[in-house]
Amino acid sequence: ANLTNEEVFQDKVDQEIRIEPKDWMPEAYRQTLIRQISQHAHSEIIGMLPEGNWITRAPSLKRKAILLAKVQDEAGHGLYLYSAAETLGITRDQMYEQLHSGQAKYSSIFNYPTLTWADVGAIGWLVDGAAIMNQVPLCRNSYGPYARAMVRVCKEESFHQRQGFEILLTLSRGTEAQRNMAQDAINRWWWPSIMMFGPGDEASPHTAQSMRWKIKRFTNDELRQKFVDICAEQVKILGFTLPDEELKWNDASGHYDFGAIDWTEFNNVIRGNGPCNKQRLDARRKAWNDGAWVREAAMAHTEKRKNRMAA
Ligand code: FAQ
Repeated sequence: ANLTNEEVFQDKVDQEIRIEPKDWMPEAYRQTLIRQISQHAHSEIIGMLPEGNWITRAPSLKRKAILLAKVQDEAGHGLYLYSAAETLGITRDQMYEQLHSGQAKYSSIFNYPTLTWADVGAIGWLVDGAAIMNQVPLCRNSYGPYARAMVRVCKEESFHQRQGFEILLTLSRGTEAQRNMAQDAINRWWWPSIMMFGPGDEASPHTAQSMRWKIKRFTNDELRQKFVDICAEQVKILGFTLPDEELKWNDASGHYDFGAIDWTEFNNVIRGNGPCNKQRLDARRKAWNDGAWVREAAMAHTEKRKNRMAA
């Protein structure tokens, strides 16, 4: 039979054969991956800022060493992901340009402030917890370089999630002030965390096609529900509560019901109007501009060496 390129491609995807950089792929598949992987990379890099804010103020040497390691891991994740995106024919400079100009998105969650030490615990437990829920299935996505990068990312994220939970567990056994601080952090991070999964399925323009291409293995709402179910149980171990009066076990569905998400807030944040959007982008642009002399020096050094070799 005379199969079209597109049919051969979809057939491979259906048979769970990985697509590799040099294989034929539909242009829309390539663009979807560039969008998703670069947005993911930018999120890792911007995501270093809220927690980086607490490195110098961590409550002990041990906490500081752990947090430093975690934030460095996020830098590593950003770098693997940029490399994976580069295999699709976009350069790193183009991706940075899209981030710095505000054209590329990054996760909504990193536009919220980290007000107290307990926020570091809440981010680890909830934000890294949501990240893992979304990213474990990405280890099986159809594009080889992205799937392979996600394996290591997920191992590190699971350490991050545990360190966050352990911070909150320690605070839960502390003074009343410490317990209040932890509960307050959970109250502020809960709703933004469940927004991380993206719009509801009926409002998600990309999900159906990304499921057919096996870039996504579950829908946004499916992953969100799994996350709510797990957190509703874990919060009991901490002895805290989630800030949702409608959160309730539903015997018939076998899941927790939860209250309505404020999509107006979500849309505001992704349009650039969240509490810290400007601060986050300004910090990245400043880092890029301040690093210009390093890039120039590295280029000059390479150029000189090339000339020496040629001489
Ligand atoms: N924030 O049709 P869909 C981390 C956009 S974890 C901002 O559902 P899709 C680890 C979406 O881009 C966070 N924008 O789109 C860490 C699209 O807009 P576009 C990063 C969002 O792609 C932890 C529009 O809404 N993780 O960094 C968000 O099928 C702690 C329509 O949405 C990833 O990026 C949002 N929350 O599904 C680091 C995972 N949600 O592009 C430091 C990979 C949706 O058309 C500290 N990405 N949008 O202009 C994915 O799995 C998917 O891209 C989704 C969105 C699920 C995020």
